[in-house]
Amino acid sequence: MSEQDVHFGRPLSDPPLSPDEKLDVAALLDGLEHYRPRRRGWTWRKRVPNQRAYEFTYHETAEPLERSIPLPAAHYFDNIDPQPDCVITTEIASGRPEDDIRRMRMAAWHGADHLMVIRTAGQSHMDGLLEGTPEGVGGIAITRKQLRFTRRALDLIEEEVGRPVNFHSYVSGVAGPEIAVMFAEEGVNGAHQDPQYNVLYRNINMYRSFVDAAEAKHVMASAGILQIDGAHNANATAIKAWKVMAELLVQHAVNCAFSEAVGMPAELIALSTVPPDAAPAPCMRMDLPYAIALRDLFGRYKMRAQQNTRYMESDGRDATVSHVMNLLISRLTSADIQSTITPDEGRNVPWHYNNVAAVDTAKQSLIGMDGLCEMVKIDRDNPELKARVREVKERAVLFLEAMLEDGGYFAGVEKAYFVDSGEYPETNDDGIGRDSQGGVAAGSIVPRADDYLAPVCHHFGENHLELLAEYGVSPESRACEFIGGCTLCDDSTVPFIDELDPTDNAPLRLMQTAEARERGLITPEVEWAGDGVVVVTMFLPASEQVAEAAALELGREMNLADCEVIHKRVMHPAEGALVELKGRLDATVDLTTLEIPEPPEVLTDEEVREFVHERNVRCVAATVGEDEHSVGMREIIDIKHGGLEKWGFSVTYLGTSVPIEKVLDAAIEHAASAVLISTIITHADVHREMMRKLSDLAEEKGVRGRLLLIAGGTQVTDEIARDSGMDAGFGRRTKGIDVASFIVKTMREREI
Ligand code: Z98
Repeated sequence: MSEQDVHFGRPLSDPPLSPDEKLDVAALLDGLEHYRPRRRGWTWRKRVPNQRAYEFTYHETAEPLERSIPLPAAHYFDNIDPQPDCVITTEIASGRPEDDIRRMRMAAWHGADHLMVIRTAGQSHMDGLLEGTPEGVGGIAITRKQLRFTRRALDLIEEEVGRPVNFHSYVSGVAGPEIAVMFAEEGVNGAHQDPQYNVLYRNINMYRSFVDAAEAKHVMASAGILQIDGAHNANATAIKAWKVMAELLVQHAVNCAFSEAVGMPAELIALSTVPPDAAPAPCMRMDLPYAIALRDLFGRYKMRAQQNTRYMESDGRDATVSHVMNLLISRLTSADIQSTITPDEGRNVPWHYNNVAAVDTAKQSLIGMDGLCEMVKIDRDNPELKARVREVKERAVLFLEAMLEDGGYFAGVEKAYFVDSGEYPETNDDGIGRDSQGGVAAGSIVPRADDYLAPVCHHFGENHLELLAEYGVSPESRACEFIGGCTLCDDSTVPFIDELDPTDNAPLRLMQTAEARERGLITPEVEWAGDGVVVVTMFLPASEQVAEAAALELGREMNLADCEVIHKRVMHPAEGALVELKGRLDATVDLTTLEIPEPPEVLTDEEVREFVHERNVRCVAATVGEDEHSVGMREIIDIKHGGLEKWGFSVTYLGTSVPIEKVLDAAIEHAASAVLISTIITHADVHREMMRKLSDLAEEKGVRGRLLLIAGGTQVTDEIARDSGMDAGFGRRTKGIDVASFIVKTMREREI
């Protein structure tokens, strides 16, 4: 096997991705019955202390990616893309596996290495496994085919970016153990597992939930699957999130203790911790002491820092600021995994580019705060902080003690201890209460028989292996030896069922967009291939309600179908409101009809600066003829606007309506290498005359050979300018760097 065939120590099966080509979704769906995961278990980033990149040393970064998309400002810093030391999560919820994988690829290029797929509504209540690739509602139907397909795509994506990607979903619900086994078989790397989630939020019977959890956790541990708990859900559900901090600690404690008791090692246990509050609450004063108390108590486990969702609205800016404050808490305390939620969770439209935006927010903030804790120390002696940290812990201990006295966890849930809007020990009697004999799957626990025997190698609890002695199997050997190996240790025994639903599956959905792909037609999309959805942002000078109605009407005018206002924000009650409107554009673009201009070749800042400095390049500039417009010219020459002065050109600006003779005399006097004239286009062709005159006069005076003549103006084109004796013409949208690059390149070519 050649070196190229192996990546992260595992053999490759599919050809590697080319960054210039789209994922071949159909090929990845093909032959899944033979696909097997190449590795199991969770992977952390590899930290690199004091890592150098460009002119900087980083203190909290991990190994760089081989391919990535850096932050927007990276081009000022040699395009570096330093990666924070913690794993970064993005939650993917397109509901279609064939679209999930494309979004995952984009997110991985921006720095996500924990891809969490949200599950379709209702799957927690199904008491068995689903098959095929049906479309989910609010998330994906978790099935074996969907897992294999996604993991297979992730194998390629992780090779492409050069870092392992963790694939994650949920082991909750009535079929928890079955799902855990399937995750172990299919190489899923992380999962939420917390029986309290079943009980409180899905009303699944409490005893059944804990019995299932024991089995599920045991199996997850056997496959090295990192477990994330569900405490953040109490925060997201609470009426007043700042009141449930003590309970969050209790929920973490219940799940951690139970997990370890059933065989899960501490290093596979991650707490799903979330800063509970958001501004306008003074959230730092509330959330930081909580984060400290949590880490004091649970320091031996991993911290998965979740982004606050409780107070997230439809405003992307607002969600981003809350997220950044959450990230500050992560940096001031710790985070092994930094989660991100698409900033539009508040509008229930999790779209490709919002996943990427959230990942970029995490990367940008964590890198920007690199080494913060070396300079800024939390003042643990501050009396208010000290008292608050202690108080949160004390309230949690009181909660636990009272629950024990009241009969334990199950009795506590019956008495609605959890998600009460009072800050414990205060209660408002509005917590979530569950009947221990009720809920989904109540009464379904069957005691194990005296001769219970499960012939599988990872199994929780009583298993009468001694009964196998008469078949020559010793109690020390694996239970599945009796049947020649089980699915957890022998991959070849894992059964695969393809699509079950002939009308709802990925291959069928792909057929609907096949023609567009084959003919090279493209449509805008936000979530699914070919969904046609666009978002229009508009400010309307009217009250909020009027603006909303007007936006919908304007959407129809724009020929958008299914218009919906997804966000609005009052700027002033009477002056106006900002509206974001979503609609479907039933139009396509045929790529073969597009004329795509070659991107202008520009030099780097350093290259231009070096040349200009060495040669002391001088220019003269003026608007000529009867032209009084100087704004465009100033943009090209002034340092303030990123013009030629920025790279050290010395520019003499002569003013407006300058006669051509004067321009040329000044060029000679200043020993300029370039003359820049700006002119408007007139019907009388004055612009051509001006250019021609400049060129002729330069010839006459014998300086044409050592002068670059450049014309600009909103309607000037390179063609018009060259036809009129200039060396180049620059029109609308020209930037200083375009002109600077032209001057440097041409002076080099002509050896001026
Ligand atoms: C997150 N934003 O964790 P259903 N189990 C646990 C959960 O937290 C969740 C589920 C199961 C959150 C995502 N969490 C929401 C502990 C959901 C989901 O019943 O299939 O929806 O289970 O990042």
